[in-house]
Amino acid sequence: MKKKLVSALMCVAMTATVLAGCGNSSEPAAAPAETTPAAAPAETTPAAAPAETTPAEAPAETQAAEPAASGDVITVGFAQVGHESDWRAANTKNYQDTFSAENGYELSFVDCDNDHAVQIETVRGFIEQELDYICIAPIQSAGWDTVLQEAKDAGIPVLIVDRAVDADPSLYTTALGCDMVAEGEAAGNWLAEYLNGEDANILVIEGSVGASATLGRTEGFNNIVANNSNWTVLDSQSGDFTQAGGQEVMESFIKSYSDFNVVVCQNDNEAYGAMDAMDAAGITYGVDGDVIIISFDATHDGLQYTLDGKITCNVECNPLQAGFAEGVIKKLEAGEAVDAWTLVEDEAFVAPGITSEYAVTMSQEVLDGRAY
Ligand code: GZL
Ligand code: ZN
Repeated sequence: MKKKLVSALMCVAMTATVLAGCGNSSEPAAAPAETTPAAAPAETTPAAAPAETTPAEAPAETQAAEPAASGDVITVGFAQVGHESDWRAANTKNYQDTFSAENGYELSFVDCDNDHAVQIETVRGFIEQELDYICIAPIQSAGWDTVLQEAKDAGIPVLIVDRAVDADPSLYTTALGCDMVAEGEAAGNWLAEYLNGEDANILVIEGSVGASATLGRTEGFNNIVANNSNWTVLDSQSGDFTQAGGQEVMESFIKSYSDFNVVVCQNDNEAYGAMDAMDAAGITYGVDGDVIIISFDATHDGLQYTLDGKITCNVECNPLQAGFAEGVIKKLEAGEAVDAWTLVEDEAFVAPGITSEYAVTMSQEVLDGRAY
């Protein structure tokens, strides 16, 4: 196991400015224009690592890792959220395919089964094994400062991937993922365009409690709710990003509310569960139904439902992010500075027959062109 002779590989000075400025949002502020990496390739191709991102200027004291002697296996630990959704399965496969033995890596992959305590101990285990790099997809945003300090003291670069942490940005090397607040706002902006002034009585099936995906999408959507005085969010409960959770919450909503016309599901698996519950209750949904379903993730099945007009709007969250993580690791191996934050671009999709300023209209061609 190669132990990297590295000084603390910490975020460049600009990170503190950029990320500290994002207030208490769990979402890292979008990087300033000059460091925003090249936009991800066209929306239907997997997110390859941006060809070249302008590395932020690293202060003199930030020493990059000793370039690995050629042929050295690079050991990478990945503390993954769990296996709660189709999105997560695609994200996991992408990391396993990218950090493969034939690509020169030894991946220590741990599915932390949506348990924050397990995830913290998993990272401690990676530190004890003196891995070269640690990737963390944080189950929840809170509770990371202590173990991130331990990784920093051990001189192991940490990549915060997919979701964000509420921790001092100097405690990790870089963060990458989608802008969940922007995703929530995209959903809200589309809904306002689609409703065109009509009232909305909205039910929200949130993702896992404390996850930045949940916090960000809720924050973003509510930013748009605030601009529409004739919209009411009747209720908002966690379905834990699972189909069973989505069905359970929708069943309870149906018992309590009869006048809703919009259901926001913070991922596709929750939407499948919500559709099952509405089917059982004889409630119609989709472009020809009484209820508008908005979903997130735009996985293959989620976009099939959108193409079929069952889900009216689906906001993408691209799970193919391992290429960005590998791009950061290759830069560090080459002793180059890395961006504090890499935005994984995504977009929204709407059912056929709908044109929108905020979303791509689904077609079989769009679906066939998707990479996941
Ligand atoms: C979003 C990701 C979320 C997905 C869910 O980047 O963290 O977690 O939206 C997954 O499907 O469970
Ligand atoms: Zn996203």
